[in-house]
Amino acid sequence: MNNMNPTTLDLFTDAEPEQQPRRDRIGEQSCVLRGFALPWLDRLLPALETVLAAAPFRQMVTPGGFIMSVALSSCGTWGWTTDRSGYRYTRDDPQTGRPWPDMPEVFFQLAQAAAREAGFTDFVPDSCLINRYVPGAKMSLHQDKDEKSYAAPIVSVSLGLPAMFLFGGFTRSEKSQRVPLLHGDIVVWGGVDRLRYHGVLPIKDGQHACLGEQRINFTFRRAG
Ligand code: MD3
Ligand code: FE
Repeated sequence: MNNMNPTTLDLFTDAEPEQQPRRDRIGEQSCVLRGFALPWLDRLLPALETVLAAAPFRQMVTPGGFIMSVALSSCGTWGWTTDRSGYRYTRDDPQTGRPWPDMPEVFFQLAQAAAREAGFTDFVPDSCLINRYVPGAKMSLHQDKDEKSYAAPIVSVSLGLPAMFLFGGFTRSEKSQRVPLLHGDIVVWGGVDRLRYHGVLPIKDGQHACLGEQRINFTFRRAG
């Protein structure tokens, strides 16, 4: 350090706050893997197009009769749907009457690699829910309780426009932690954090260089 001139020192001190830590812990068994999906994008995006050609995004109606602002699709053995009669996982896409598209190998590999990086070995997702947010779209606080078991983690991949994620407690009224999620970030939730309330604030206007005016989120689950 002694023979560093002031310019070199300034470079180091100034650079430090810019540096995103590779892994942010947000809960006892939850973390954000910053930029983890970026090296996979070249293979991920064409696979996403293939899935969407077979099961296009659609807006669904909640049991309460509200149209969700987020448009959904799914791939894998199980896909998540909602309508006036309730929420559930199904083997067939109700819109086409055909099984949900297969989960592309690259989706599966990425989800498993991220789970492993977060300390969950042998994650075998059988469902990938794909959410599409346009500016203004949001997801209200909720728990994910439709899966048969809560033993497996959930792996979430964020692409496109940034989002402010709400990471809450175990009751709706508990104060939420705000976590910014950027293009390429992956969040892994499991264990004691699996049933936390969570949601997404309305997406702000913007254009993403790679995906345009939208945010796409994959959630990998063990549903069946
Ligand atoms: C936190 N999706 O699809 S990431 C959902 O960004 C959903 O599209 C949001 O909530 C999104 O259900 C948030 C996924 C997520 C999933 C499960 C969780 C976050 C979680 C379970 C516990 C805590
Ligand atoms: Fe959720």
